[in-house]
Amino acid sequence: MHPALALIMFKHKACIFDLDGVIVDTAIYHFKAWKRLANKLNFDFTEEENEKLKGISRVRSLELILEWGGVKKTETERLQLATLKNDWYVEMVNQMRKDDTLPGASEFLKAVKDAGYKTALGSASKNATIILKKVGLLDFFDVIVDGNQVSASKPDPEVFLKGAEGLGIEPINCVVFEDAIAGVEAAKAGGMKVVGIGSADVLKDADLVVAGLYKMNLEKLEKII
Ligand code: B16
Ligand code: MG
Repeated sequence: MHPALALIMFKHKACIFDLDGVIVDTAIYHFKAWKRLANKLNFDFTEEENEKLKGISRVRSLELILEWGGVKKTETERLQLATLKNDWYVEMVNQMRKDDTLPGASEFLKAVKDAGYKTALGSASKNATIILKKVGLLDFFDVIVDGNQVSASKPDPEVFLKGAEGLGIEPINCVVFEDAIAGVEAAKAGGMKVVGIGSADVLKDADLVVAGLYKMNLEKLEKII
């Protein structure tokens, strides 16, 4: 397709990307930091349990972990523990380098921008901007919506609806890229199309599932939007 025609066709369509598990692999840092916190409180949790934390806010993640460990804490203590975990997490994130991204992420982002799609980030993380700066992708996004701007966590659609609103694009013309079940549910609840990143057995409600953005291309995108 001629680039000028593509720009006209796609300027009213948008791609909204989740961050952790789609653009970068920060799940491993979350796991290490939460595990360190649980160990400090004299318990442990499994990688299987950790899967349930994907896409879930920091506060809710801590509540779940404390439940698994059978530990009760006051609200003030919970706030201190969440801050401690975040300090450890940010220490690791600060080691990230330019291009420290998941395979195909930078290439696909560049391809959709060049084709004229609008782009937004829709992440539960309050550290999203720092991470995007570290890996050199901040300029690829027209709008950033993260954990600092939303009050309801995924599966509530708020994060994606704010992204669409910020871009001025109708939800029906947005495709969300998500690795978490809660995120796929959120996008669907917002009336958007969803590309699941991961396994089709897990992300059953997605319109299309690919193993990673390295498996995406503009033809596949155009087919679902
Ligand atoms: P933070 P996403 C989510 O990122 C993570 O998947 C989830 O594990 C984490 O608890 C949440 O961000 C909050 O992160 O502690 O940095 O605010 O997948 O929505 O990009
Ligand atoms: Mg995610």
